[in-house]
Amino acid sequence: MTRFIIALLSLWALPLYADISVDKAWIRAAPPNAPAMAAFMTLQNNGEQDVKLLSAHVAGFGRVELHRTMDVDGMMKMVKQDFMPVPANGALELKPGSWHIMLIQPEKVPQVNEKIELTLTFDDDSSTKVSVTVKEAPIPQHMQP
Ligand SMILES: [Cu+2]
Repeated sequence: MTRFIIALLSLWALPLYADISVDKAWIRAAPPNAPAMAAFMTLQNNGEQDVKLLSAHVAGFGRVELHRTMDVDGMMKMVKQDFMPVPANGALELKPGSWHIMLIQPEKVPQVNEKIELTLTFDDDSSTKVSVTVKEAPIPQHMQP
């Protein structure tokens, strides 16, 4: 009986959910009539298993998509992605010109220093809330690679 209980306890000790932490999150400030805004952050996977970010949700926007800016036949284009891969014991960096979360159809474009709460949902059914602040981009968008 004791052995059975110990076995159960050790099962509980297994990590049930991904160990994801979010760092350096920001949303690029946009003009009041902007149709969309981009959110950037570093997704750090402290676990032993690869994890996929499947979706992001936020109040005040029509919809949210996972995007990656890629070279498509010599043109840099944003391509919608089904998921974002976060490698075990590694990180995925969302940054201008690369992976980003696209916040589309704002009811009202949030201004610099406003905070927006994003909920990120991963493929192990775990989700995490991130508070993201609107900031001026360090480099103007048209000068980005
Ligand atoms: Cu985009």
